Amino acid sequence: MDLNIHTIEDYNRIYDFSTKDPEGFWAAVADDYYWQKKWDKVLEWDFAKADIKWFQGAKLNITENCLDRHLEKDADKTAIIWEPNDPEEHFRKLSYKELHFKVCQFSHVLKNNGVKKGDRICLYMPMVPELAIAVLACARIGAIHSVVFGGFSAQSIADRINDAQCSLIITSDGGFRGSKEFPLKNIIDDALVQCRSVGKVIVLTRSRIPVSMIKGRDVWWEDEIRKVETHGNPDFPAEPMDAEDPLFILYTSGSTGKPKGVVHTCGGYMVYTGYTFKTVFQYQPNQIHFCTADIGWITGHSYIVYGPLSQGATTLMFEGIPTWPDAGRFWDIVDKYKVDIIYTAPTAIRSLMSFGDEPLKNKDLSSLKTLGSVGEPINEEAWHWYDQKIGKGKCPIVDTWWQTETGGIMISAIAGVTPLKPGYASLPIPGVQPILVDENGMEIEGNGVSGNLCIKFPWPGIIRTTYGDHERNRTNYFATYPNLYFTGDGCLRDQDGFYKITGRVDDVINVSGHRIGTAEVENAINMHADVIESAVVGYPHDIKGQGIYAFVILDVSLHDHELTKQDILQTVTRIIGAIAKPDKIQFVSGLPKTRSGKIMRRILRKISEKEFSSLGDTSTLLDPSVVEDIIQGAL
Ligand code: 7RM
Repeated sequence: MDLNIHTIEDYNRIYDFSTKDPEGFWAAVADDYYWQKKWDKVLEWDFAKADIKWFQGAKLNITENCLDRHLEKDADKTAIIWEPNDPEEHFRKLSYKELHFKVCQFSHVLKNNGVKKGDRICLYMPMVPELAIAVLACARIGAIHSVVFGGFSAQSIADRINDAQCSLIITSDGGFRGSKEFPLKNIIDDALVQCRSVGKVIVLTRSRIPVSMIKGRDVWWEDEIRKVETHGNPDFPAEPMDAEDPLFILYTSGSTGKPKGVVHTCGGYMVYTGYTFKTVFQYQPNQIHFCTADIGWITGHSYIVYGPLSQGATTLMFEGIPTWPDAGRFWDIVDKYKVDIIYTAPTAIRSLMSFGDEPLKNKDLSSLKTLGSVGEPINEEAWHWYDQKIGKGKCPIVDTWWQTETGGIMISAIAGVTPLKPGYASLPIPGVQPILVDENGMEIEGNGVSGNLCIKFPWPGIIRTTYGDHERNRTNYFATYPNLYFTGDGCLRDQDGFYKITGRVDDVINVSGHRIGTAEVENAINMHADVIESAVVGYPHDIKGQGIYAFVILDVSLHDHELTKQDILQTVTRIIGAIAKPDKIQFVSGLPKTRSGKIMRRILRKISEKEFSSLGDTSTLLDPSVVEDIIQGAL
């Protein structure tokens, strides 16, 4: 069966096959990988129990697919191009051979430091090649990596380390992003005060700021490498993994106060990320793929590291930010390396758009073939700017909808194949079966309809569990609607059957493509000494997509209110990280609550959007007069 898609007819035919014979379809996709032992059974599933198993009985190691199998033909091909934060600093290129060597070396380092299959390892690192090397070395030895984004606070790191009981941390002294320097190791030291499971910290040299190195616990990356350099044979045999052994944990926010450790497993995740990378972007050998995400998020895991490397592609890793030293940075990078595919977020596009045409002067951009978007709905204005100014009207835009929990892209145009509609993720890729349901879980059939987006059949990249709490996985994703995976997103299916994601229908805010739970932010705000209670909602924000709006009740306080706001922001930064700082704080005397004590966020959302005239029914409120007060304060 030829699974290549060149035309929309191919797409239709393969899509049909994938729904009529899902197991046959995925077996054919999986056949493209190197398995130490093939599976006995393609799929076993029970959504009611949230039990899903792909490729049972198979043995593999994902790094053999990302590294070893390319050595025969592509040893000297560039695997990773690294562009530093500072354009004056020298870039780096690692061939597949070099990357393989370094991953094996670092696998030895992990082993020497006591790491065994199944151990949890926390990575808190800047966007340098060593982060990808560390990720792959964990996978090679069979340890479960938990990458924590460099923007999270010590408290957030501690929570994640403790939840997963990590035994070892990999970090760096510091890191650079734009004009800022981050003291990563110092933040780790603060976190570790609360973490008893951690026995070792490996510290990479990056900015060489002063750090405390504790005897018996902290070791330098470079010293550890030197110890294994004397080994004659650097090869490190890849640990044979069961298809359903965990590959990694990645924490993501939900509607409760506590982030969930989303668990992906070796076989299914490998098959799914490689397949979607190749299919959606229509990746061609020798293309340069530039995903601008951070490896601390799922997009970086799937489309900087695992997807591209399993396909033998050249993946570009960028340490910095789009606006430094100026807002032409992405385009300089595209020209410097002749990038073919750029994959970025609407928030970055809107931000760059706001600088006008000046940063685009003298940029060539003619190497670009495909543009990608991910993380949040893309508004039409940003879509057209991306299309015209960056793609010069000749590059397909793939607006890719997916989630941390789905492992890889689910609904997206296939580059050059699917007709494009601005603002539409468009059609499910073969193997993905979306349906829309109403509040009661009844399927909404036909076209020109809206509802809650669910998926009715498993795919290999689906979440397997939430770490340490399988029941939470079941209730979160599989219990809202029986026998369906619920995404938490609202969605429209138009007259042509094209899907447009309209945003979260739960208490999750999407700030610059990053998920933040309202409950998490509320918990952090409530820790401030002067705060009695708070309610947080998302509101439309020109650049970030959504901003964070906090309604806060203060204790009768003699303190300066402006300073108290600053203190609250500092508290949130300490507890979660700067990414969760509210954009607006409004002090209120009361919150709109029902008689059962539930905050009616619907009303607060309307107020945050300044839609005061359409607040809906407020008669069920315990004290409807608070609404008028809040409106006055918001004016
Ligand atoms: C990949 C990623 C997931 C949430 C998801 C949506 C939103 C992501 C799009 C999108 C509209 C898109 N994982 N989302 N992609 N909304 N169009 N193309 O972002 O776990 O961090 O977020 O992001 O609400 O549920 S994530």
